[in-house]
Amino acid sequence: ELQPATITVTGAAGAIAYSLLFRLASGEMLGKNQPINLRLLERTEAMQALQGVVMELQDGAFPLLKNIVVTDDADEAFKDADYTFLVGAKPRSKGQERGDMLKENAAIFKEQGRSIDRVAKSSVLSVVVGNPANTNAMIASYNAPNTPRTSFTAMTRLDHDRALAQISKKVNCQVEDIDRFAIWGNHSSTQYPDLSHATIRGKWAWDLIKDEDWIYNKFIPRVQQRGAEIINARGKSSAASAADAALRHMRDWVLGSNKWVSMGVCSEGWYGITRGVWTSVPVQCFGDGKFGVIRDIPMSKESASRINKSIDELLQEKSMVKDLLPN
Ligand code: NAX
Repeated sequence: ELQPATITVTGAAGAIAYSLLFRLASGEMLGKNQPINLRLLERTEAMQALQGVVMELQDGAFPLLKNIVVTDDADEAFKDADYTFLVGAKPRSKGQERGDMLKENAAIFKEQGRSIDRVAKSSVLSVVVGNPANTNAMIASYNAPNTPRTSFTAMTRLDHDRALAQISKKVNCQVEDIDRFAIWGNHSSTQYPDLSHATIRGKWAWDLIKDEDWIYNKFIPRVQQRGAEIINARGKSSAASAADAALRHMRDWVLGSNKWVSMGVCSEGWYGITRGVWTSVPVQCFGDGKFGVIRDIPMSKESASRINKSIDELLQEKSMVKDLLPN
């Protein structure tokens, strides 16, 4: 029998975790033969609610779920972790300045980055879901000097999958038929959902869609604003779909993907994107946590200017949290 993989989930009493944990326990991330241990981190105030979630996990009698640790201590939560889902974050409170929200989150991710660096496996892979996801991933990584930069990614997979669903509806194709789609930039409304390279069953999607008005005035804004659209309809933010995206992000990262997927990763300067900010880019995952950014695709002026706008926002976020970045 395989040794259990250790998965840490933060914000474990929250809405996204409530979908995510049960799917992890049923083997949807690593497959039906891979046992897992869960280590769940929450704020002290939420420990009782988390106990309730643990009781439900027990009641699921999941054959693959070997052990559960519940804690409000980061070092205990990240101990020997193979994979971490950094979901817990502090939402902007009423009337709070965006800069203050960024700083509060930066403090959380600074502590967690340090802790991961200290106690997790050296091969640990971390996905940041909690917002502002890109900047939080940057903070965590900068505070984890012994962990490779490429081991911290920000989740833009929900944006990616939202876009695939809109495209498949528009051209009446299967989601699996679509490839070479990309989300660029920040996980925010400045993101750039980029259809310019996309193919549908090998044919150029732009030609099949033949509707620039739809692309620029419906598709792009809809994907950018989809989070708000869900909140307006549901009265709560996306949770089950976010959990699904987090699971796919990790599964593809660990097991590989033959198509393009979008992930927020540390820029090495490709396409003129400033180094050192975590930007969404198209990548291919080769398995075992290895991935390659899709390089040298032609970039139109239109695409470049949309990407730059989102990178400007990331640089602004970075400047707001600069005190929490080590030199
Ligand atoms: P909830 O408020 O339901 O849950 C968050 C949980 O995190 C709470 O239980 C809270 O106690 C906990 N928490 C806060 N600070 C913590 C800390 N320092 N350590 C451990 N736990 C901590 O939010 P939920 O709906 O689950 O969303 C979680 C995060 O995901 C939010 O930041 C949200 O904005 C973000 N999202 C990101 C998405 C993405 O695509 N990247 C999409 C969905 C979602 O909006």
